[in-house]
Amino acid sequence: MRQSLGESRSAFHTRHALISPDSHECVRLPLWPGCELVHLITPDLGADFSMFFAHSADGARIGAPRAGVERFVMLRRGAAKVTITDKPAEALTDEGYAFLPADCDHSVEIGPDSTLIVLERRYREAASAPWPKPLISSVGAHRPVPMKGDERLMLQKLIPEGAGYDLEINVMDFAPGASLPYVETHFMEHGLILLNGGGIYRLEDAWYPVGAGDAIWMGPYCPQWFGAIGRENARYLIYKNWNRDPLDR
Ligand code: UGY
Ligand code: MN
Repeated sequence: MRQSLGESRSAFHTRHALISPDSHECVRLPLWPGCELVHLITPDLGADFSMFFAHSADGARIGAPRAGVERFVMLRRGAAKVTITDKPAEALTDEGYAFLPADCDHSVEIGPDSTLIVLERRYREAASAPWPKPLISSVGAHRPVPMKGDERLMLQKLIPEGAGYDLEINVMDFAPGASLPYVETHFMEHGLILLNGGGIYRLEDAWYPVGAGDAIWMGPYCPQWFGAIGRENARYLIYKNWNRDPLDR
């Protein structure tokens, strides 16, 4: 690796942050025994969620988060299994994931030399809506659909719809040269991890070259736009708080 001269592509601003692998910091925490965690996005930034990589060198078994916290885990590398209540453990296959609603009794077994992408946030219950159900699936199980009619920008929705669900987690897949159709501005925030490829991300009034492994926080009302550049598709995993009235905090 080139000797650092104090440079990083990471950038932190009022309504957005870019977290590049060159500035990753590992921590160990009591709730994640046997894991090295790289926190990309946390409430310290202004976000209402945490998004991090959990890496285990020798294998680890993790229990459910604290009461009221919902969790999404996706296999990035290696192997993992998820056990929900007293059901048999289910292996996460390639880009396999689990959505574990708040207060769902579960455990996650992380294999040796394996990495998970994890997102956790406090669940926002909606009056009279049914509690969300746990789900174990994989990205490949969801049929990609064009976003706003653009066949070069495909979308896979990983979380079911319904009044009980308060978040969206999607995979967006841009053919080279494809882009978001306009500069979005919305009250919802995003946590994003680039899975493959790269391009240019506009965040507020800055344009960043981004590539696989980069993470982005887009706060409420962060003007945002992406264009894919290169010979391979650019794919990203993107979280959005969703389905809740902005007055309803
Ligand atoms: O759903 C979204 O808001 C998504 N299109 N935003 C984004 O990709 N930055
Ligand atoms: Mn958006």
